[in-house]
Amino acid sequence: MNLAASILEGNRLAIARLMTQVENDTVEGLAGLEAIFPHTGQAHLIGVTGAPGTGKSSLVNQLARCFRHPPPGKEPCRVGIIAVDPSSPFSGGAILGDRIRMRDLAGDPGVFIRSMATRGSLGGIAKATSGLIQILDAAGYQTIFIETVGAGQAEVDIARLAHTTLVVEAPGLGDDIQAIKAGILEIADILVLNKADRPGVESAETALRSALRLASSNETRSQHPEYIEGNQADDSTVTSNKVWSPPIIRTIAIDGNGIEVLAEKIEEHRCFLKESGEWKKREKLRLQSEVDALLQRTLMQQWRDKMSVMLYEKILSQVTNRKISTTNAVKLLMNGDNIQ
Ligand SMILES: Nc1nc2c(ncn2[C@@H]2O[C@H](COP(=O)(O)OP(=O)(O)OP(=O)(O)O)[C@@H](O)[C@H]2O)c(=O)[nH]1
Ligand SMILES: [Mg+2]
Repeated sequence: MNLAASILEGNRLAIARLMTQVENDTVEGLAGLEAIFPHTGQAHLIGVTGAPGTGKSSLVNQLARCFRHPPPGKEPCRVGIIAVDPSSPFSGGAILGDRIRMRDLAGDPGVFIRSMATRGSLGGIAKATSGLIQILDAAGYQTIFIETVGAGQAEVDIARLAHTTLVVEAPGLGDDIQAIKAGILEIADILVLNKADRPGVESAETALRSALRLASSNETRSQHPEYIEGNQADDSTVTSNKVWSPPIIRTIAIDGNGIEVLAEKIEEHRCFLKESGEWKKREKLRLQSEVDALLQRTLMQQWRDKMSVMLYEKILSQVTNRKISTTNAVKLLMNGDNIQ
């Protein structure tokens, strides 16, 4: 049986193998993704982001357990976890305490954990992450968590990959809440105030609440200006007047406090996305930004292949000597013109 077929059957070895190919950006990797693509688009993608050490991995671990062992009357779902962070406890170099917390998940065949190598460009990481998501999705993992450390542009990219974005905060990270500085509140569908057992949780929540009010008065998802246009122009989705205001959920990831409430909120957000038509819209935006990014890379590559390095260097030196402007340089390079 070929690799793609094994993946559709949920074969763990095949999943891991294709993931490595995708991370290494090989021809086999691309072919595998191609074959499984029609089987993707089922999973609920949950982005988990926030400053280092806020408890993202601990939370994902608890949430995964919760989704695997739901309250009576609910079906357990298969859970995939992708940690885009070398320091993550999901990676090989896990410290002992984290290993112990992960122990119950590690032996569960309904859970697949993968940590992403973060070498390469931001665009490359986003592309590989999206590939890993597709593999888990096609293999039948219904809920997929993607953990990244909050550092600016990366969160925005994750928000584009995820249906539901959790922004994790913790008290005692200093007077300013980290997320406010980085402006990542705007991408939050759910705000998690973890380490609620720590002092300063009240003031942290007050600060978060007022920052949220500010963020929502600007624009709910400002990194997606398309949403505004989409509301008016997209006739392929049914958009109701429903709006989602990001809730703040307190948790203590080390003992599981608040995790069930958080899991319910995540489920509520999924239902909201489905019922409001947002799900379809986010899917379209996600795929659109993937196509656009790919198009950019391909065009750039095609252009580079045709371009003479000599000419490029020549024009570049003209720019550094202030003989021609950057705009003019691009014009010349696009035309493949020669210059004196
Ligand atoms: N007191 C307390 N400690 C917590 C809580 N949640 C996590 N921790 C501890 O905080 C530390 C960091 O937790 P992680 O889950 O690794 O945090 P993270 O955000 O994934 O960290 P990075 O991936 O390195 O950014 C660990 O020592 C956890 O045991 C909590 O609710 N309360
Ligand atoms: Mg982590």
